[in-house]
Amino acid sequence: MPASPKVLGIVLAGGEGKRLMPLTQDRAKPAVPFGGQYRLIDFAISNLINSELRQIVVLTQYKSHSLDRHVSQTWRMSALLGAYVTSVPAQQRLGKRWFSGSADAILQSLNLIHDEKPDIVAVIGADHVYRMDFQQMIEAHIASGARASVAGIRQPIGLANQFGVIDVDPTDGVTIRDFLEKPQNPTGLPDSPGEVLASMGNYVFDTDALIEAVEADGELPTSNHDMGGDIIPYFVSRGEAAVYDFKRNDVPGSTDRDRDYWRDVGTIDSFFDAHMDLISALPVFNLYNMDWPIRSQSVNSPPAKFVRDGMGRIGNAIDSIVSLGCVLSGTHLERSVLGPWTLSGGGATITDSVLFDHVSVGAGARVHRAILDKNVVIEPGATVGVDRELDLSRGFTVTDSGLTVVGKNIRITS
Ligand code: ADQ
Repeated sequence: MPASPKVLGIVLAGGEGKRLMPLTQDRAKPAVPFGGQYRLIDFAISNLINSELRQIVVLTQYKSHSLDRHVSQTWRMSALLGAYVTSVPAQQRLGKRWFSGSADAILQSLNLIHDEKPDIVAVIGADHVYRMDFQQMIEAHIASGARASVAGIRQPIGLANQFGVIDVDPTDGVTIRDFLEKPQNPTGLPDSPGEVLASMGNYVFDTDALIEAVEADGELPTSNHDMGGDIIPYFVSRGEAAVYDFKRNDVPGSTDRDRDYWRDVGTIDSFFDAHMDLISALPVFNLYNMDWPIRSQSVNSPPAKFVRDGMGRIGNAIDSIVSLGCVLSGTHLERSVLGPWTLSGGGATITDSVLFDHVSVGAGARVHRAILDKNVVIEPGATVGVDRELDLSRGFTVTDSGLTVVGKNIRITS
């Protein structure tokens, strides 16, 4: 391995995100808006760029239009310096079929690896909220001598069926001796039975090892062609996989509160909770760490404005994020995150909610514990998230925890 290895970043962004419906009705999960002005994929790409990676491909498939547009508009790099972030849709290069799994996505995109000839390939997921310095993982990967490394983080054992669960050989503390993808009956950690070591879905490979593994996997008719389910177990069975402990990752500017922050936002509840992590005065996850900026499309809009309405009611916001272009007239906003261009009328209240862009909240309307997708219109006096039965009767998704989710372009009447 050369002293400064050449690294290609591959972002797996083809996931369907069924559990985030209706937010994934028209867009891939990595394109779902997050935190007012971001898309989920901005966390993965910002982390790679901040880690000094300059050649990045984003593999897309499912409803990829808004994702492709976001990547191409937001992440334009200087071709002069050989830098690129390119979104690559499924191209049926190996026959008339779409990607049958994340490993198949890589197999069908091997031409990108052959073109770039990297020493190392970092393969990462596209739908998590976190900060991570991948150079530190790459250094640990090289030092371990393993051909594949998997980033791991402790998670409650109750969530083990959503993750790949890593069992580390105690003799060296690094080699993965067993890896179970989404186990139903996991064993807890020896020093903490209520937790497992979960795969974050972020991997570092020696290039030849990755090519060898996905090609071998492509020949197996019984394989699901999944990175977590098939490729990592392939390396584990050969004793060639190491764990990278995310706890060791030290990102500049992190606080004690958010150093180990990592959230899988695959469900409506976890998506909502991650928003709530952003908004307190001492946030659980600090978006304002400019030593490791999370970047996104710059919104060319006027600033947010808070005004009295005609009846003298004050427009105000507390414990909230308000994006550019919003105008809150006589509206009380609390514990909420607003995307660009929310317009809200006198006497309205918006509490404990997440609104995407261009939502309109009429005078006197009430929004509580709701997630509203773009272009939703709440007519004057209407409510959403207040009456569970009413919301269900309107055909909205209501989670067990009582969050109402309203899909794009819907008009809510009183
Ligand atoms: P999941 O997230 O359930 O578990 P998957 O659905 O394959 O696995 O998604 C992983 C990433 O690949 C996502 O970013 C997704 O968008 C993308 N992806 C899925 N199918 C794809 C395809 N056909 N083409 C391109 N991209 C695709 C994974 C691992 C677990 C790990 C969790 C961590 O399998 O071991 O614990 O991530 O959240």
